[in-house]
Amino acid sequence: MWKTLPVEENFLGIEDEFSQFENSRVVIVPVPYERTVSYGGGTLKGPSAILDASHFVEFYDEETGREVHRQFGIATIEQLNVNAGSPENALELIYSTTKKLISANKFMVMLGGEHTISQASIAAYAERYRDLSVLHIDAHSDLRDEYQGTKFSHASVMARVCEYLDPPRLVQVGIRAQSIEEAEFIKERGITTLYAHEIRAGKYSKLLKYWYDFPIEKLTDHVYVTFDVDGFDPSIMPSTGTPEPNGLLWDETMRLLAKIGERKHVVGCDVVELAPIERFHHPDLTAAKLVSKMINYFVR
Ligand SMILES: [Mn+2]
Repeated sequence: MWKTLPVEENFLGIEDEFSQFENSRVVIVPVPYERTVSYGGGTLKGPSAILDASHFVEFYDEETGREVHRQFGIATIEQLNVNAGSPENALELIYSTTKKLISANKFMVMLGGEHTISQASIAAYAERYRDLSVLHIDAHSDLRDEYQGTKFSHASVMARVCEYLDPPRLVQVGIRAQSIEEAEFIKERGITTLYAHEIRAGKYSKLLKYWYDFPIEKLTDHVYVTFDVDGFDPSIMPSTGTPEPNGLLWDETMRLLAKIGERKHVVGCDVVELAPIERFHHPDLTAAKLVSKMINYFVR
């Protein structure tokens, strides 16, 4: 079916025994899609930077107390060929790949690439799980109907998702840059959006002990997590096209993800929009560690 990458190139640098496709529950799918850059470019190199950096992430996770690759297996397939042909063709390839991985009972972790790619993977999951909800971590709400003349912009990805997913099933966290049309769309369509300034002002921790309990309550049982790395604060994640101040910090984000893994069935996820900066490697390691943590929290 798919060619898997060897130990020198795969996620975490996992020996054959625990990284073959057949025996692996988790499948890493590199998708270096880059077409509609609006500010800084470079997401084309995101997947390979995450894979390279992952060789410096430990197998053992001190928080969950396990080596998850030994328990479930983690295979990394060759990158999808998404930069030739039309955007529609690329999205179709992502959609059909996701469908096949769902049928094979795999837990897919897609590595971008531009955020545009998530509309195709989420579509496949929404067909499989009728109650699917989406946790969307991002600085941007990505709800513009179109951007710079295309409906396939990274800035429009959640508008596309809302064409097939009931908007109240969308829960956004960390938002701090959007247009007035997007703000109105959120109100009119019943999307749950946790703005960064409201999180910081304590809006949610007045109601609950921890702000991150609020988005969890809004999600259904089956959840897809789409993580734009610009959701993080630029102090920990400068390597992205449009870094915005006042972002999420590491530990609070891990607490949110861990609780979602505990309370929900996360069925698949992606990490997108890493645009590596040469000779500046801590953000690549941060993204690789994020992927490792998501697998640890979500796969049971
Ligand atoms: Mn973004």
